[in-house]
Amino acid sequence: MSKALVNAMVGMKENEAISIAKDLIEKGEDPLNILAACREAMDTVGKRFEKGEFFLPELMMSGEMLRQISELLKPLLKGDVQTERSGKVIIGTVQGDIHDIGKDIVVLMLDVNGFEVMDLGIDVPPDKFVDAIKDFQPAVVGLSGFLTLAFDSMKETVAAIQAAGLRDNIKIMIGGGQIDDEIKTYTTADAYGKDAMEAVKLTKEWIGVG
Ligand code: B12
Repeated sequence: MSKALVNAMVGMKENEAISIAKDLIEKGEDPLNILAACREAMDTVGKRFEKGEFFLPELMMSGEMLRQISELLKPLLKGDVQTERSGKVIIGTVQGDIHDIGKDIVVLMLDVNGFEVMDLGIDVPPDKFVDAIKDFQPAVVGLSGFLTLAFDSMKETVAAIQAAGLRDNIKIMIGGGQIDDEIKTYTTADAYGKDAMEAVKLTKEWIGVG
């Protein structure tokens, strides 16, 4: 774990953070370790925001740094992309929530692991998930969210999928910073995944590959 990268991000030193990330990439550091350092930095930024030490500009700046670093990492992760698609996944950030950095990492990891992914974007209402499921017919649906209010949106989305008669044919996974197994039970989703690798693992298990 690169402490220097964590410190630069928490210190809001954008140029320094990007150049450390580039250095790490050049030295052959595992891209997933670089992402782990970014996540640690985001957690610290979030805690300071909660304590009133940081404000919205810092949240935005940390998000921007992470986005730039993810862009740098994309080609490396894309290295082992498979050409044959092994199953369909729909994913989106649930209604009321616009946090999408984590979701985008999940989309990227599912993509490089050979799944066909439809990304519905942010602030996605339940009926948009339902319509997309009817059209795209995925085996797996992923709901992402970072806000506490996302818990209810996730529950409503699962309920809408059930009400549309689509629940039996799909597996639903949820994830995002504050999600855990308790929220999984609350929303009646099938599983909770703590990070993008876990999203891939769950999808592989459910689709029966790998
Ligand atoms: C960056 C950030 C923002 C950026 C978001 C930019 C963007 N495009 O996403 C901006 C500035 C826009 C923002 C806005 C707000 N934010 Co904000 N934000 C954050 C911050 C600092 C980091 C989030 C992040 O990107 N983390 C890094 C990613 C990589 O992690 P991740 O999302 O968890 O993703 C990983 C896993 O969770 C998992 N995963 C994610 N999705 C899924 C899905 C599935 C299916 C699976 C299996 C796995 C999975 O895989 C990912 C990769 O490994 C967090 C603090 C924190 N603790 O992290 C606060 C935080 C989430 N924000 C918070 C708040 C309050 C807000 C605002 C309400 C602030 C305001 N007053 O306006 C608004 C909300 C707007 C809205 N309606 O959504 C609070 C939420 C508190 C709460 N209890 O609800 C937090 C926790 C900060 C805090 N501690 O107070 N924010």
